[in-house]
Amino acid sequence: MIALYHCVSARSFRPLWMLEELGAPYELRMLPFPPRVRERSYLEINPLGTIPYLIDGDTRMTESAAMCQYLAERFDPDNLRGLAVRPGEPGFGAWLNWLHHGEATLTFPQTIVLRYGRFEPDERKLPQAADDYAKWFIARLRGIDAVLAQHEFLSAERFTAADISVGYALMLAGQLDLVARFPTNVAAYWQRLQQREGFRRGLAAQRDAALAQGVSPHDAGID
Ligand SMILES: N[C@@H](CCC(=O)N[C@@H](CS)C(=O)NCC(=O)O)C(=O)O
Repeated sequence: MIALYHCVSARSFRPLWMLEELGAPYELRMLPFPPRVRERSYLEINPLGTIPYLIDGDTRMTESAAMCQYLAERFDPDNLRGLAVRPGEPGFGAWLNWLHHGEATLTFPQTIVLRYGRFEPDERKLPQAADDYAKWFIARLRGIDAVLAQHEFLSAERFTAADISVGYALMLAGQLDLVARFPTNVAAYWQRLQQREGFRRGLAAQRDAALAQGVSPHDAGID
């Protein structure tokens, strides 16, 4: 069975949401945030100390967007649920683009906001960096806003793993109080994504696993 190491509402929510959309079996192993500091033994499992970490037989993965692609192939090789977009489909390039955009372009600036706006001790906080990268993140939403002005989802006219990748970046923005600054189409899209059963099951799964495993079920303020 897949084992997924997870902290509440961390990037590991991407593969968790994916597993729920696929209806795949998995074991959720909860860690306090940040595990590198609060669960030192985790470094023996994942030398990076980061979340997510996915184990499937001999497979070991540390990248949340890649995990979404992997899980689609692993549990739905015929793509019956449509969470992947295949090379022969017109939306293939767009799918890969937005799948990676969610992490590489949208989540990255938010980690600077978190670190230099919240996590560092006061003497190391950098309000200007936090404000500038919050603006940087909001400005980068223009790309998906333009697509969402014409389409319900980001690629192939259906909900896919790309929406999970970008959707998680929007979820993280909620922890940073940035949702009120979303452009109109992004705001409506984020409302739609939160209605999905798979998203809601992911939230319930992390809360239940956190309570069962003695970890706080509240958002840790993730970096
Ligand atoms: N690119 C990786 C980033 C993984 C990552 O940096 N995760 C954060 C949590 S969301 C983390 O583990 N931070 C704690 C640390 O760096 O110690 C991914 O998409 O999974």
